[in-house]
Amino acid sequence: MDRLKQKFYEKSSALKTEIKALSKEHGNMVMDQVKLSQIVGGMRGIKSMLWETSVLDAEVGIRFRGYSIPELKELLPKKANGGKEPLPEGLFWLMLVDEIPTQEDVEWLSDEWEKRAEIPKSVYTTLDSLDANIHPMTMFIIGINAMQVDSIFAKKYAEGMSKNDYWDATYEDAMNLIARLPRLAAFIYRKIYHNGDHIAADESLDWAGNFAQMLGVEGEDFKSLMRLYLTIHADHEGGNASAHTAHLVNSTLADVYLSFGGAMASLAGPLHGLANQEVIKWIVEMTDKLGTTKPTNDQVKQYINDTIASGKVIPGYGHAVLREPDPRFTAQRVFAEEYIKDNDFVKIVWQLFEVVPPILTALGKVKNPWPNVDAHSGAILVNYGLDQYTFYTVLFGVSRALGVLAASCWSRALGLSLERPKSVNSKWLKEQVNKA
Ligand code: HAX
Repeated sequence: MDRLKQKFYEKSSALKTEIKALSKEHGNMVMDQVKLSQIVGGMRGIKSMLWETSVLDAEVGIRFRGYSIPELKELLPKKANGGKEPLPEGLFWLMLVDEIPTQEDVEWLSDEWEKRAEIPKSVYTTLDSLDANIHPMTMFIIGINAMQVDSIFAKKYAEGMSKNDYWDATYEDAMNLIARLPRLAAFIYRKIYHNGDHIAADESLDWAGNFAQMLGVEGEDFKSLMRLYLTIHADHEGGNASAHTAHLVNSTLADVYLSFGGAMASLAGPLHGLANQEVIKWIVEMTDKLGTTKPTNDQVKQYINDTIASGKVIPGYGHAVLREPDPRFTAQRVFAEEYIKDNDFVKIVWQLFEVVPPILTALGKVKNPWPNVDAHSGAILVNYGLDQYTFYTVLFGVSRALGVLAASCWSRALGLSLERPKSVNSKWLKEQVNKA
C-alpha cells in the first residue's frame, strides 16, 4: 500500500468506528431546524451532509482542515528551488489525511500523479470527433466520462467487491483521475484555441507547473499562478453545487468518473463556476463599450446600474454563504499586487471592489455585496495571455477535483449512505402554515 493510502486507511478506519458509535448513542439528537424559506430557497444553510475536507465560515471564509488560505501559504510545501506559492499536492494531502505534508511527501505525490497521468487514446478520439463549437466545459465533462472505461471501482463492483473495499477502489480512481485532469484540460485548450498544436508533459515538473507547461504559457510566474490558483479553488465545503453534486452521485456508488463529471456539469452554470468567464466577458464588454481600459468611477457605476436594470446579476459578486470579501479573492489580489499591479484589467477589478458593494447594498436585498473567487481570476489570466475566457471554468474544475475527490474517498471509507432527502409539495407547505 502506498504511503498516502496507508495513512488514509488508518485515519478513516478510526473515524468510521467513532462515527458509528456517535450515531448509535446520539442518533436522535436534533442538530438543525428547517424554515419554510429554506425549503423554497435552495436549502440554504441546512446542515445535512458530512464533509471532512473543509469548512466554510460566513465571515472568515474557507478553512481547509482548520487552516485559512494565508496560513496554508506559509505552511504547505513549495517547489524546492525557491517557489513562493503552495503546491496543490500538499493541499490534497492535507485534505485527505488531515496532516501538513513534508517536502518529501509532496514530491512523492507529484511523481505518483505523473506515473498515473496517461489518458486512453479513445478519449482523445472522442474529443476530436466533437462539434467545433462545443463549450470547453462540455468537452471536459465528456472527456472525464469517457475515461470511466478505466474505473477500478466499476470493474471491481461488477466482480463482486466487498463494501469494505469501496474506499480502496475509490482512492485508486481518485488518484488516477486527478493525475489525468491537467492533460485532459491542456488537450482541450490546445485543441480549441491553438489548432491542436499540443505540448508534451515535462515529467520533472509538479502537477500545476506541468499543467502550465502543457497549456503553453511560458514563464515561472505563470507556473506560480497555477500553483496558487489550483490550491485556492480546490474545495469550499460540501454544500456548494459542484461538491454537493459529486457527493450525491457518488452516494449511489457511481464511481468518481461519473460523480466528478456530474460535479463539473454543476460547476458549468453561471451562478457557480461559469461566473469566472462571465466576469471577464462583462469587463471586456464594458471597456469596449466605453472605448477605454481606464474608466472613471462614474462610468463604471453607470455600467453596473445598466446591468442591474437589464435584469442581470453582477458576476463575481455575492455568495450563498459568505458575508465578507472572499479570501480567495484576496489571495489573488495579493498575487496581482506582487506580480502585475500595473495591468489595466487588474486595476478595473480593484476599482469594481470599491464601486460595486455600495450599489448592491443599496438594492436592499443582496445578502453579500462583496466579491467572490471569480471576481479576480480572469484579469490575472488575461495578463499572462490566457485570454480565451470560455476556458476559465475548466481551470476551476481541475482544481475542484482535489477537494471533491478527497471527499469521495472519505464518503466511501466512512460507509456513508445513499443520499435521499425528503421533498414536499406546496400543498403540504400550505397545510403546515394553516395548522400553525
Ligand atoms: N448582482 C445582482 N443581484 C444579486 C447579486 C449580484 N451579484 N447577488 C445576489 N443578488 C440578488 C439575487 O439575484 C436575489 O434577487 P431576487 O430576490 O430578485 O431573486 C437577491 O439578491 C438575494 O440573493 P442572495 O440571497 O444575496 O444570494 P443567493 O444566495 O440567492 O445567490 C449567488 C448567491 C452567488 C448565486 C448570487 O450572489 C449571484 O447570482 N452572484 C453573481 C454570480 C456569481 O458570481 N456566482 C459565483 C458565486 C461563487 C461561486 O460559486 N463560484 O464558483
